[in-house]
Amino acid sequence: NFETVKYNKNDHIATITFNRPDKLNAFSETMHQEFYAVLNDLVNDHSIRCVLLTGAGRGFCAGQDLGERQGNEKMDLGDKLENGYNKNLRLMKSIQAPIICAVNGVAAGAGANIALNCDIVVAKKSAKFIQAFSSIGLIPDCNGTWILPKLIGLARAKAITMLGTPVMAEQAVEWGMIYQAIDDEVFDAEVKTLTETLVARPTRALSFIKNIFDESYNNRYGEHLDRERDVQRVCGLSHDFSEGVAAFNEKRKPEFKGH
Ligand code: T3D
Repeated sequence: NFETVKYNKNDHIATITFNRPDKLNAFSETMHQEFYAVLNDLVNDHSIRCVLLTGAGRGFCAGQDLGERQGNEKMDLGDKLENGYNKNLRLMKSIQAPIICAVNGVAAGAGANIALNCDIVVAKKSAKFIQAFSSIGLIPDCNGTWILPKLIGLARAKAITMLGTPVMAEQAVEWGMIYQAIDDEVFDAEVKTLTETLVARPTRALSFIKNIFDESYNNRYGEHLDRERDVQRVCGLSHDFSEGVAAFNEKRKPEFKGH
């Protein structure tokens, strides 16, 4: 195992836990590297049918470890982003399995936007999301400026990032930023049920779903119809499609294999 990230694989579920609880799981240099190693392993492991990302302790992730940035120093953050967050976010998109983010506490800065880049985001009701960037003179990164306006609209996206306003989990659901806000007491149990549900579903189709919504933002209407046609062609040739239809007609539960 690693120093800053806990990683285990069990029953086709991979669990990644950011593990610097004393610093609310802020991203140190080591954590960037260890997260990369974990994601890289997952890109190549097609036995995994659900990835769960969460944090140890009372926070999910407080973004960049500011203790590793010297005050009174200007620096090329472009390089830092490219070799850290961006590399990791690209890998997250390349992993076949859906990624559930279980936001167990505060998610700030890059921590908030890493969560929002996951496929399904649930949060404890006590958790909050903070676009903390402008409070230290930055803009949102980790594709925050891409994803936030799509999720919650430009007016809210601009206001919460300019003001650094914390958004509580239930508000985040109401705005469409995340999928569910869950009572703290039953959070772990509900997250477990979600992961088990996803593992039993047709992973290959979920893998296509993971990316085709994003693609839609770049495609023209007709182009996107072509794209759906091509992807559906592949799905139609899969085991899971024939099994899904057979199970429906035979009035039984399907046994998907993920391919
Ligand atoms: O530099 C680059 O690579 C560019 C990329 C930037 C991406 C970014 O993420 S920029 C945004 C960085 N993050 C922040 O600005 C958030 C800073 N943290 C906070 O504002 C607050 O800690 C929270 C609102 C997240 C939580 O507040 P609270 O009151 O619940 O906890 P706390 O007491 O502030 O924090 C608890 C401990 O975690 C504390 O340590 P201590 O004093 O007990 O030893 C605190 O210093 C530490 N901590 C929290 N966030 C960070 C951190 N340490 C280092 N870096 C952090 N980001």
